[in-house]
Amino acid sequence: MKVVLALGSNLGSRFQTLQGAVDTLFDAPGLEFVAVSPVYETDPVGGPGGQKPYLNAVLIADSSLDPYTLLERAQSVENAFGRVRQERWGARTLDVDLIVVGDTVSDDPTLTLPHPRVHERAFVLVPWSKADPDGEVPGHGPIATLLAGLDTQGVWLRDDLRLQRPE
Ligand code: A4P
Ligand code: MG
Repeated sequence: MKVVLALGSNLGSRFQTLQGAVDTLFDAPGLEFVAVSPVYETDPVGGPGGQKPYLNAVLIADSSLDPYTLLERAQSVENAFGRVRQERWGARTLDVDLIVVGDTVSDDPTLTLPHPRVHERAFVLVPWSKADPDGEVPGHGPIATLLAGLDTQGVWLRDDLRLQRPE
């Protein structure tokens, strides 16, 4: 099953946090690395004013794990990188969202699939399209079509930052 994961960080050592997330997500069996997107600097969307810009990237993986097991894995990686900063800054350094898990469609609030806002988020669709140009959002269509209708201002390629495949 194809799995698409979105990584975001807007606090602390953003790039190191993203690379740490890439390494840690694939530490345990059941999730196989396929590709990682370039890194993008993005204007914050929503949330309280005065937020700092994010670094965002998208991972493509292959997995036979249950979607809820994948959510637990994503949340434990968030905790591993977020906890210290949470105490110090009162905010998270790392967001790991499940965007797509195969063709699973679910409106469970604990795990909504595809991610309920992905079709309108350039900060996910732009990196995703670089890692996986033929990607599709179940129920919403090809990412290339979705992107054509979106404003991608506020999403800048950081060519100086390259995530490495997991160790
Ligand atoms: N949850 C439900 N579906 C999913 C899913 N597909 N993937 C539940 C992950 N989690 C999912 O998430 C809250 C709850 O959502 C979880 O307990 C899980 O059971 P959270 O990560 O604790 O909180 P959050 O991410 O702050 O909330 P939310 O509403 O998911 O926020 P978003 O939509 O993820 O937005 N701007 C830029 N430029 N870049 C960003 O990365 N990210 C956000 C967060 C806002 N603005 C941004 C960015
Ligand atoms: Mg989230």
